[in-house]
Amino acid sequence: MSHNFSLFIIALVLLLTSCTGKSYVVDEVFIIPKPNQIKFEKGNLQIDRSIHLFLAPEFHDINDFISTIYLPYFDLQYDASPEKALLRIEFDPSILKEEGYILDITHSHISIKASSAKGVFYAFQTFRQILPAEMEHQHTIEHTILPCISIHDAPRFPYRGMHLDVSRHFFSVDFIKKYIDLMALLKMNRFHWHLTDDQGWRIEIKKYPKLNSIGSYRKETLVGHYNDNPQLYDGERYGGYYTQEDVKDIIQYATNRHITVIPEIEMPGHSQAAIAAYPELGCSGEQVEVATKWGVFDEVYCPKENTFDFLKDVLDEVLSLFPSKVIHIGGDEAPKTRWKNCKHCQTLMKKEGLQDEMELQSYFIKRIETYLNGKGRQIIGWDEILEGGLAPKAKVMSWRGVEGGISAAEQKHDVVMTPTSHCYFDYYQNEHADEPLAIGGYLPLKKVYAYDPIPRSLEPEFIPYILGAQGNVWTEYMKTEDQVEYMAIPRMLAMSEVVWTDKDLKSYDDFIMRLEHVNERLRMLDYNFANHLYEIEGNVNVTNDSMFYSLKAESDQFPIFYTLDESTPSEEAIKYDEPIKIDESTHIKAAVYNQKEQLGRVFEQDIRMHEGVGKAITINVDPHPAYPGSGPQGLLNGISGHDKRYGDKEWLGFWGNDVTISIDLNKPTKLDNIRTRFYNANGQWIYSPSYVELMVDGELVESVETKESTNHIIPVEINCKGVIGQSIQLFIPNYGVIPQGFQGEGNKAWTFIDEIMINQ
Ligand code: TNX
Repeated sequence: MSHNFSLFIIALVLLLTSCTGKSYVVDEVFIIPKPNQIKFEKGNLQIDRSIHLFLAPEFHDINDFISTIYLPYFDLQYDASPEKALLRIEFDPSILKEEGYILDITHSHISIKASSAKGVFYAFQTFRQILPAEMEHQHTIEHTILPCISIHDAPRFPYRGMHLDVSRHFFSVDFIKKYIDLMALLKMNRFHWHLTDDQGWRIEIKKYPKLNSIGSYRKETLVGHYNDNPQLYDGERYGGYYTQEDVKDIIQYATNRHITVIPEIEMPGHSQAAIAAYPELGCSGEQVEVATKWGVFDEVYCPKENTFDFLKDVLDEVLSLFPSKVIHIGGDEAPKTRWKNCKHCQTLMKKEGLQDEMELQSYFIKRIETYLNGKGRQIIGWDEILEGGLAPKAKVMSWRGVEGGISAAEQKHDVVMTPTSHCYFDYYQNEHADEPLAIGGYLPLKKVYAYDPIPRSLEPEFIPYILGAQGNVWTEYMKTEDQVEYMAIPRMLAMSEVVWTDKDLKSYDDFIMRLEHVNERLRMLDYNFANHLYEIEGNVNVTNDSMFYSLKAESDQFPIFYTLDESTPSEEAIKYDEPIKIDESTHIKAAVYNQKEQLGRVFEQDIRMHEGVGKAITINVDPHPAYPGSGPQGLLNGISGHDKRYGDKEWLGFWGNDVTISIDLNKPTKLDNIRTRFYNANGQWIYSPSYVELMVDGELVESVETKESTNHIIPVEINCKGVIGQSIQLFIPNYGVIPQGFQGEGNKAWTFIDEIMINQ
């Protein structure tokens, strides 16, 4: 059929159907995660609400789900043979990957081939994304013309996870289902349900009712940010829990969508809510309250026999509800303060020949592992379970970077990658000052998208131990379900592509283009997604004698207009088409416009010229790969870091190192003062150095102590009035190992350094 002729037919069909109702023509498809092979064929296929379906006998057990879950938009009539059916679901054992599928839309029919129900399910999620977005809202399909297309698809990783913390804030059963729905649309298959923590126990345990009557409620909650000084509270009792009926309902809901729910029951740390309910589970036996603020608490389970009995009872009830082979036992952030001062713990350590409290933690986890293995289950835990020796069969979730994951894989243990650097959706996703309060950090969509769960340094023989990756949604700063959606979407979509699509097929620009369309579907499904596609990002480019500033929006569909005179931009302002030359201190304002309508927010950037801008800089150590800012030169680019986002392009983060920064000003220069800023966010283990030393041309000029401050920013000014010099050296000592009683105790402290302003 010629192209013109088919257009004629389409026009005719549209004309005919226009009398009866709406009709749609689909001529492009936008699917997330991107299928691995997608081929457009000539021609098209018309479909209507009423469809004849053939379902291969091998799939008869999913019969009931086809019309309710897999394909709720159609009126289905079953045919006994494939020939006459419009929609043919066929069993194809040659599709080797269990979750793989083939979807063919030809001019006469739609064919889905898979070797398992999972494959069929994912084929439908793809098919669904081909159908017009409107049907998500209407819950039914209208007359639609589809393009002929052939899709061959299978996932890159077997573990494609999303996590949700329901302890810090509690969310309804309906919301959990909505979250699961989105996971299903994105072909994700593991829901990691973080059910217990210091701030609330959220699963009904019948044998221990106080876990719920006491442990599920806190007397009040911190308002504002943890790092605020003073910390303020709302004075309102808060809490809730899922009954076992709720839990069963959610598991069934997820199972029907081929999602395994992995419960997390935290131990030995993050268990203050349980200890508040049953103080005898702690070392001192003293009454504590369910935590009302965030962070890490000293109250941990005491490794006594009655604690193990309690945990076994709790796990028994958990196992009776959750069919998952894998059970998450936490294992993270367990301070050893109580154990160090506990007679029972010290005696137990001697008796078991344990060298230190790390080994006692390992002993704790191993006992739980043995118990769960005996019940046919396996444990997974945060990477702290590596410390003091990994339990024999444990799987590891690598969160404090990828090193834990690498080490576990090298010991031939399964690993799920979820490093803070790429997988923490509680971090800020955009640099704009209007972003809602978040825990800190900075994880833009692009960075999530760029993630590769296989660490580069991992030897090929260990690659199979990397099961996949997971996005984590910790909810300290997410009070509402809307807020959870805002933080999770679209980063969750990027993660779905990280874990599904072949690495070589990924392209961020292409993803953004698809996202623009998929957003329409999300809108129809009533998700409160963040949309930063039309927000501008600026980048500075300094060469020896000139400096340019470039502007870019995630989506380049529409033009950017800007001003340099502090006036509000509009479509009458300067149209951006090449990097802006910067010769003096400048304030840039810019926004994206479509036909006079401003699409994103107004972007603003202050550029402050000083003697150091563009000069040569070296640092004795590289910044940590998770917080490289824009490299050493970023400290001399005229731009200061954000006051609330230490993870942006301007802050450089160092983990545990003393830092020496050397700057060459090119010629002897008369100085007045040098200023910089440090970040201080102890909840995130970021501690400002206690002093800074300035050397000019090899001579010590001044050593300045930093001052305490009530906000996150510690400014320092080093006076060097009258000094003439060319070579500037700053020595910035690390805070050291974080002492007991402080957030992050026992870990190395982070140092975050901002622009170094050299003033004449
Ligand atoms: C660290 S990730 C935690 C959580 C916090 C999270 C906030 C992990 C194993 N522990 O308890 O909610 O940081 O980003």
